[in-house]
Amino acid sequence: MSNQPLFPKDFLWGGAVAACQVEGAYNKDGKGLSTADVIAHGMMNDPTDPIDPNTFYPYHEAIDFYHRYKDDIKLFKEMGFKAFRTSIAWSRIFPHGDDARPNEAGLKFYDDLFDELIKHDIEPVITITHFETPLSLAHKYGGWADRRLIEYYTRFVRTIFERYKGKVKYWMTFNEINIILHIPFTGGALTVKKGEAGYEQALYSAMHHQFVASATAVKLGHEIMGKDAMIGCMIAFGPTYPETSNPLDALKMQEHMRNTTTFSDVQVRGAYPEHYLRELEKKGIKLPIEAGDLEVIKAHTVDFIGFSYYSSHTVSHKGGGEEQSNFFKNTVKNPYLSPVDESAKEWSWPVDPIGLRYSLHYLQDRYNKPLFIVENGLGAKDVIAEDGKIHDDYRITYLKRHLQEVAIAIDEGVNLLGYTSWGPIDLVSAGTSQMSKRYGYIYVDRDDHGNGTLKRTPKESFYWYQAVIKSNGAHL
Ligand code: BGP
Repeated sequence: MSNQPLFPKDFLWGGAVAACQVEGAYNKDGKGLSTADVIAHGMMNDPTDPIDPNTFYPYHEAIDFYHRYKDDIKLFKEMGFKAFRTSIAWSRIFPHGDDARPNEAGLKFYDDLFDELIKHDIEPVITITHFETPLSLAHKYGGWADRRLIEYYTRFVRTIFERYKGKVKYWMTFNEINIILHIPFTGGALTVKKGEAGYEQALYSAMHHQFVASATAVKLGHEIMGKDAMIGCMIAFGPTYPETSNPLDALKMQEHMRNTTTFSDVQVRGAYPEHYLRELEKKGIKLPIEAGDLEVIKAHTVDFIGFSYYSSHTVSHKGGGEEQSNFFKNTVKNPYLSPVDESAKEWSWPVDPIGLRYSLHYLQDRYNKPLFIVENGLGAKDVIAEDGKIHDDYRITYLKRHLQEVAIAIDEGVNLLGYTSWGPIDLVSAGTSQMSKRYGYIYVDRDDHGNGTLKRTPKESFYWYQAVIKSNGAHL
């Protein structure tokens, strides 16, 4: 790359985590249980509930960020972070979700955390909820399929906006809102299981309730924090390619893409696409639209588009394209994508850096709103070498290739607010519940069974990212 800095002057370089994947302290200071707290074996699996004393739950202690955040923030600062994305554990603030009053100890924790970030000139970028709905809302109401969750979420949102206005400018309403259709317990605290009566209806009802809740959050955000507040959505994004130039493959691609763009369309354009409503009608699904819902969605569209990017999909009209249960799985093998690095092979997410440039252009062309890459990274197995160091050159290669594409996109006119790579410090993997799927620049001494000292050690990528930020992306 040239030595000309291509990234904007105030570009928000940083890293992203979720409260449940780092904090631990799952039952401290009045926190209630969340859906994450009963997951032991990855979000694709059914949670064990109630908690089994003989099972190890990785989220219960996670990496103990709750007690160690000051030291961790020092390391983020050393890397030069301008932004840090995390979420607010809803059940720290409202332990059962429907409590009349918030838990002051929970509010205080985030006050302290945000103050610490601000003290280090690190902008907090906050996901209102990230895979951690209060468990009691699942038990009592069956999760987001019940309309009352809009009210409880709104109460939570009002509380945190009023409390943290002046400290937090960037917010996102739901992490990967489109994931609810793929992992309904994690995304929407849904208790109805696939194959059970009413499953599909519950999924789409939950989706609609989240859209109304999200738009209501945008409305409240501007009322409480003023017009400068930036309230965004967060979409799990990955482009879909046709296997060949056969128009039937192109049609298949369009159809597959709509699984994602419907979610961004509703939040960015403020309306359900006609084709989607028609599709639901054909499936016999009735969206629980009440008076005022569509007006709120229309009037309160998001200020920016946050998205995660890990990989892409390739589809063929001959089949394979129907597989939607795992958003991240490539549907047809794509010979143009780099093979996955040895260290990450186990999880086989194909590596597609150009797909990130494509995504940036796609989203900008479609919506013309500021974009924010709020997750991207390589989950890999790291080893501590004989010299005591972690030589994660594969991670550097992955990130470098993606950032080079980002630089080109910016040069070509894309309006990008920032880049917060996923898991700057090793954390519990959401998909697998394992610690050994590591994303960090900072190694955490903890294994899949909860053994280890939790000691933090910078990896080789730590110094690489530090140099990238210092040069504002000129030295990639
Ligand atoms: C996204 C989630 C994150 C994170 C990431 C990596 O879908 O928003 O919470 O987990 O994926 O996935 P995994 O942890 O399964 O490797």
